[in-house]
Amino acid sequence: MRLSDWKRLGAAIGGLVAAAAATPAMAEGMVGAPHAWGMGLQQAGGPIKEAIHHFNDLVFAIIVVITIFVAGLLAWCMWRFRASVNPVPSTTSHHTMLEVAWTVVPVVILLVIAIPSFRLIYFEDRTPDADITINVQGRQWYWHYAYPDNGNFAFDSYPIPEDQLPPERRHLYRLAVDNELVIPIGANVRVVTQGYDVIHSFFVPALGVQRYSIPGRTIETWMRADHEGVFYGQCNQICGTNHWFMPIAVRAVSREDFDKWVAEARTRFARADEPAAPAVSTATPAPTDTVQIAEARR
Ligand SMILES: [Cu+2]
Repeated sequence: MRLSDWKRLGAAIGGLVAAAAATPAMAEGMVGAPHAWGMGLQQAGGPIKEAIHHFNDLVFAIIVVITIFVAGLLAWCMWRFRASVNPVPSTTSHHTMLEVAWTVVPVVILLVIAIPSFRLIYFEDRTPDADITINVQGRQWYWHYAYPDNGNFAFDSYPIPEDQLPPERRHLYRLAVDNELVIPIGANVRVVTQGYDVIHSFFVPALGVQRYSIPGRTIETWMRADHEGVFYGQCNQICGTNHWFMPIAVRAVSREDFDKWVAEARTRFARADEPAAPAVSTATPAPTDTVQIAEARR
């Protein structure tokens, strides 16, 4: 094949992959969730994940070039210096230029990775201009969310048992939750995590957010969704028997829908400064079916 044929083939495969990735996203706004045979990172739901994609692309390109170079060099050396054509081995012990090169080139490569890496870390760290703040607390074993800017209501979020999910949402078992974390699109959402019992971690891949929730500490991060949709995540710090019981669903909606939801949520949920619900005992056995899930929720 000529180069142009390869390019056309590449474009065709790229188009197919994009179409396959986009189809579920069209159905009900964007859906940020893992899917079978997913190979890459989840689609970006906001600017942080976009920045992660860019950094991932850069590092991946560097890895590919280095791998091809090292593998090629190895193959060439095995061929060129094989014993049958080199009865007398070389006695070279130094080559100043070579040694300078294999020291300086890796340093340059590491700098090329380090600079955007630190920029990304600081970009993810916190937002200078938050539009809204949400408090996130990991508890054994559910998430507790509070909206201090919107009447300080708070609520708990539990997974939906498998048999209560309609067939078309069955694949979202262990991701779908009863009370979703709702955010307005385009808003910089300051996320403040706090601990309660043990260390948990608030992790939503499509929004590029991941922060520990640690007892005795208050940690800040942020997220922003630029598209309407639901972005799923999970606690990703092993936190005990029911660690799997802590999925996260962030629903990004228009500002009007968010205001409507807040008005309704303020009447439906308790205020955050009311006494907290008692933590589930760590002695509770792991729920293995939906009956036990229902029991664990009481
Ligand atoms: Cu956990």
